[in-house]
Amino acid sequence: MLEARLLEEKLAALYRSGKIVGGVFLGRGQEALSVALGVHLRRGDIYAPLIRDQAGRFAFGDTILDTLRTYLGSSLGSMRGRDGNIHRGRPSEGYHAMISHLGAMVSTVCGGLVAKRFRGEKGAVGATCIGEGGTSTGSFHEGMNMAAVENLPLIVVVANNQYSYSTPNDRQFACSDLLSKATGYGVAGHRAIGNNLIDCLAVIGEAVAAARRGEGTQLVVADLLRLVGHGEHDDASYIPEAMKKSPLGRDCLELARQSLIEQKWLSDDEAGSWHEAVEKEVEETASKVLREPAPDPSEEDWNAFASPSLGRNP
Ligand SMILES: Cc1ncc(C[n+]2csc(CCOP(=O)(O)OP(=O)(O)O)c2C)c(N)n1
Repeated sequence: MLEARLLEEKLAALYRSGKIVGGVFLGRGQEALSVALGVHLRRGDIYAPLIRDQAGRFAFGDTILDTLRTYLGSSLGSMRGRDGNIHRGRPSEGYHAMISHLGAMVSTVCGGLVAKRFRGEKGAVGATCIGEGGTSTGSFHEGMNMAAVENLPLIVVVANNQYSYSTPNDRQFACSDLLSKATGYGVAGHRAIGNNLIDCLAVIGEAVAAARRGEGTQLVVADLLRLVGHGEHDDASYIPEAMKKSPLGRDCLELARQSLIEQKWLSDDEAGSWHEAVEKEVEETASKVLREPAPDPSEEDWNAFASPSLGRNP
C-alpha cells in the first residue's frame, strides 16, 4: 500500500512536470481493497487489474522499476515503451494487460480460466476488479453471466467509490444495493469495508478460498471513496465535502498504519523508516529510468504476445 501510494505521488508530480505523456489515474484511497486481492493470489492464478490497482499489482509481483519504465516510455520496460501508462502486463505469467473498455476483462479472465480447465490445470483462480460504473456495461453483464453458467473460479471485486468519473451512484444504477447483482447472476456475494485493510483481507481471502474450493464465481462489493480525481486532470470538485469527511472518506493507508500500531505489530519509528525507504527507492528508480532510451520505431519488431528479437515472452 505504501509503495503504491508513494509511487503514485511521484507519477502525479512527473505528469504535472510534463514528463509523462497521456493520462495518470491514481488509486489513492483504494489501496487496501486492491492489495487485499493481490496478496491472496498466487503463481498460476490470473490477475487482471484496473486503473486503481497499483497496490494489487505490487502484491501480485509487479515492480516499481517496471511501472516507472512503462509510464516514462522506457524501451527497457515490459511494454518496451509502446504503452503510456497502465496497459502493462505479462500474459504468460497470468498477469493480464489492462483493457480500458470497462467490463471487458471479466471475459478475458473467464477465457483464461476455461483454457486452464481444458488443459486439466486445477486449483487456480482468476480475479479482476471494476468500479461501480463499470458494472453498468454490457461486457460486465456478459462476462458475469458466462462465469456463473460455467461455474468458473472467478473473483470480481467491485470498488464502489460512489462516482463514475463525475456521475453519482443514483445516476448510475437503480438497485438499492450493488450486492443484489450477485443474486441476479446466481453467484456468491460478499461485502467488504473498502477502506479497512483487515476487513478487506478477511472478506477477499474468504472469496478467493471459496473460488479455489470449487464454489464458483464470487462477487465482492466494497464501499469507499477515491481520495483524488478520476485522473490527475480532474479536481473531484463534484464530490461533496460532507462525503469526503464521512467514514467513507477516511484514508485506508492511515487507518492501516493506526491499526498496526494499536496491535503493536509496528512502531512509529518503523513506520517512518518504511516510508523513508520506499520514498528513496521511488526517487532513485525514477532518476535512473528518466535516463533510459525511448523505443526506436525503425528498429523494433515487437508484438504484444511474443518478442522473437528478445527471445522471451514479455
Ligand atoms: C465501455 C466504456 N465506457 C466508457 C469508458 C470511459 N471511462 C473510463 S473510466 C470511466 C469511469 C469509470 O467509473 P467506475 O467504473 O465507477 O470506476 P472508477 O473510475 O470510479 O474507479 C469511464 C466512463 C470506458 N473506458 N469504457
